[in-house]
Amino acid sequence: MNEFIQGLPKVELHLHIEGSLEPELAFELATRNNIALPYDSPQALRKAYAFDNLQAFLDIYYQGANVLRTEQDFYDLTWAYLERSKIDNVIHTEIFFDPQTHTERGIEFDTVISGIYRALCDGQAQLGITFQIIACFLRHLSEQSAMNTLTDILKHQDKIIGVGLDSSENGHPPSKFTRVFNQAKQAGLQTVAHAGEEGPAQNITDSIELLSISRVDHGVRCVEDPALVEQLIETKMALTVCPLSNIKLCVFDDMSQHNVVELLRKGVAVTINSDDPAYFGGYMTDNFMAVYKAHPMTPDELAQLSLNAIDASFIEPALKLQYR
Ligand code: ES4
Ligand code: ZN
Repeated sequence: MNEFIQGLPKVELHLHIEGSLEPELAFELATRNNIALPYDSPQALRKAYAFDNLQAFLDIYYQGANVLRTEQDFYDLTWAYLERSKIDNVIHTEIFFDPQTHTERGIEFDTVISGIYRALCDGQAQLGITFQIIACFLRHLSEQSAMNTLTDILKHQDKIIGVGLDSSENGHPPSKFTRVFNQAKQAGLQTVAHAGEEGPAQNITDSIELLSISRVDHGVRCVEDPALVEQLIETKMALTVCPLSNIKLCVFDDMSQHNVVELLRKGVAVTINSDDPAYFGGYMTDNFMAVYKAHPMTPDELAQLSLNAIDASFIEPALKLQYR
């Protein structure tokens, strides 16, 4: 079954490109850009990757992004992710980036999107991995900051399919971004949002109602509201679940407690994703394997996870058949 999982064609729908920065590349970029890191070696940095909750992770993750300065840095980051994903037979990926993580420290939006986009185009040509790009608003920052970021996003709408919402869920509910998401939707962008990761099921309901999202990022706390679970099934609303992330950030105590397979068997359109693979201990195949080990599945069930991801993707409807 190891070989089956490794070879299974995969579609990734929940990947923060900044979260794919491996410690070795972080050191390389720090040297290249003359930046001092508060660690002696990549190994020492990797040892710091232990978190009790989402905020503890985010603090380290934003610090790590500081080594990303030039267009080439963003290219190298994205290219490394694509080469790694090829090994896992990822055939299509929809990646998040956090514009404000970079613009807030003086890096131009253009620099960031240009490097990411150029690598993704090369990846499509050389590795055969198709892609979409989603720009996420940091929910701990203000509505005004998100509005300013939306202005930048709209200048690059030829490269960006939609907007998302990430960072600290607690204290920053979906309602804070109703106006921003309405404007994004009006402009023709797709919308997604992190909800029901650390926050309550109500955030999932509110993200669906107020932000008109096409899929829920994480969403695992939906089980606290049985009527919501029924609604997710009936409306075929997909969840982009990130199993290793959930364990690392203590959303579940261990994989045996994880509910993704239970949700799959109930008929919820769940998918499996890597979130921040450099920080959470694994890429796509590692996430599939970790779930499989704790919750054995049939080949059809494993394949269903990929079919769900194709259905929930922003691949052009007429082209979706070619992926199945
Ligand atoms: C994130 Cl796991 C997670 N949750 C919320 N925001 C994020 N940004 C990067 N990873
Ligand atoms: Zn995420």
